[in-house]
Amino acid sequence: MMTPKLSRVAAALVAMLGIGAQAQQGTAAPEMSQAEVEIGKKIYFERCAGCHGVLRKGATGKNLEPHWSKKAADGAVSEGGTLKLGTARLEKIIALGTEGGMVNYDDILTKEEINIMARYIQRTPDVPPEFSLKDMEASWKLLVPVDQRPKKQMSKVNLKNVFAITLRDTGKLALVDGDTKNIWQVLDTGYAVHISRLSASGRYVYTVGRDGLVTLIDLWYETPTTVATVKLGADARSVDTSKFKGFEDKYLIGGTYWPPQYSIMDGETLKPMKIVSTRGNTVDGEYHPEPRVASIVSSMIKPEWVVNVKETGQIMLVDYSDIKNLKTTTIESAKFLHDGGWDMTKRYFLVAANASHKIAAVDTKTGKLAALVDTKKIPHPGRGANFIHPQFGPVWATGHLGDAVITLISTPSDDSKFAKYKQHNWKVVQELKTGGAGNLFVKTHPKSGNLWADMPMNPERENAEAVYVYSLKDLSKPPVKIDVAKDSGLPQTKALRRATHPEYNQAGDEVWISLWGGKTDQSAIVVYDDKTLKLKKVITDPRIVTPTGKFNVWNTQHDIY
Ligand code: DHE
Repeated sequence: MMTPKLSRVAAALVAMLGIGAQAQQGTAAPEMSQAEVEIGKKIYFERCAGCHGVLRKGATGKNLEPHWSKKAADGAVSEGGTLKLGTARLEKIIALGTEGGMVNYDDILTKEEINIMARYIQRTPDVPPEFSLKDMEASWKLLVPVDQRPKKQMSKVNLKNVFAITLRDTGKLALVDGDTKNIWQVLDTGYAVHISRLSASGRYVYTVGRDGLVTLIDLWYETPTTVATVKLGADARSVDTSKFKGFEDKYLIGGTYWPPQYSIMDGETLKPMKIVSTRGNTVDGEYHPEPRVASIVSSMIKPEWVVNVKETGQIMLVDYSDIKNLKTTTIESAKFLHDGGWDMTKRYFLVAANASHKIAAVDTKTGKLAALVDTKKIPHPGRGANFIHPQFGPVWATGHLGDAVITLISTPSDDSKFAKYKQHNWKVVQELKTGGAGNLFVKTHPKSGNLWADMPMNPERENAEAVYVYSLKDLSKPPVKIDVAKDSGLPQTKALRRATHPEYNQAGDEVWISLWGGKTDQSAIVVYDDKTLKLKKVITDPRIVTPTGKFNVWNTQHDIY
């Protein structure tokens, strides 16, 4: 036991270091059994950490620490925290969601689970362990060495038109033949697998799960086969290969949410090579202990990756030409960086600083910030969409989670035929009206005259289960609304079946939409003819469970959107 004198010294030290509030408030959190804490921990990781952060400091979602205090620019101090809100209020927020964008969990979690979560988030956050290069090495499985893999493609499948489809809640990936629309293979991947990216060669699919597991799938086998896996950490969202000439697929980079770092691996075997921490200072000059790695993309014009660090608002250009002596350019933009894509020329990468309601554009040629564009609330581009606007020339489009618009931003081009549009560059030139907030993804294709937009996070069934199609020739025309759930022919279910992530086939004449139902409901992939907007095919199968992202090999390999 501490002596009274020692406890006074300790208390003074704790107060001086400013670390007392949470620990003391934490002891005031409601009682929980160990079993309940474990449930809370699991649900928090699976459902909440993505938006609120492992340390609960907030990003897209609010700060969920038991107690926080903030100093405004004018010196005014505000205080808050989950302890102040209390169990009853927190239960209500978790069950019903908020207007600020928090989704309702009353159809996902039971009443008991909601009560556990309301109590759990009043406790001091659990800090997961770090994950070192040694941990990565211990997790690495080279299932088939490179020299034992096929020397040529063994199947007759048109690989360029294969779709890698995330089956979110099963931890699996479906590989579907885009020509025949038959399921070619379903493979185990990480938990709630997030994105898939293609090797520069188009042969390998790299997939990353929310549990940090990277799976390397070889499409040259008779049926797609996993040839290597490795864990990056406890929580991850992004991967990409090295794509610059001379470095094609030599390396793979993966970004983690926890621990906050990025890892570099051998591109063909996933052998771990290097880990770099992203902990550091935000663009506002404050230290952040959990700056998570959001989107990553490989530049085509330099041996560099664009690494977007969420909480700090820093965009890092990581030069991979010398892994041992890594050079990084750190570009200040805005907090909290999330997803993004290339402009038409693939010189500028545009990324959403979503909670700042801005789009940051980085010039990968000069290694500088090209623009910071103010937009409506919570831009969420996916990778965005590029097309030639009839009045404003080349534009890049993003939808919004927090507003009923699609924003079109003018992007520069060296092509002399677009010189007359220069005055508009980096300005919002148009906002297309949508049927409500809650958009996640927009998509077009160079061969298409349409722009497709989903609205899966809209609370109304009629919007969440539908998509909107805009004609690029006449953007003054209202969009065509397509009821994807109805077209699927599947019976209506209690849970919403969210229509999400439009993805073109290789030819650019079909659009595939995921109809993302509950884990026990039948979901579907609904395919439309892009010209006529008529239903072409509904892919249903007991294996199609909770489909979300779809990645067409050719379009993903070449960043076509
Ligand atoms: Fe995503 C991309 C993070 C929730 C489907 N998502 C991304 C990227 C990031 C990210 C950082 C960009 C990766 C890249 O380009 O390198 N996503 C997050 C979250 O933090 C968040 C908000 C909460 C979480 O807990 O993960 C989240 N995402 C979701 C979903 O709930 C979605 C809709 C369904 C699912 O499968 O989980 C979802 N995210 C996607 C998809 C992409 C994506 C389909 C890739 C879009 C593309 O076209 O490239």
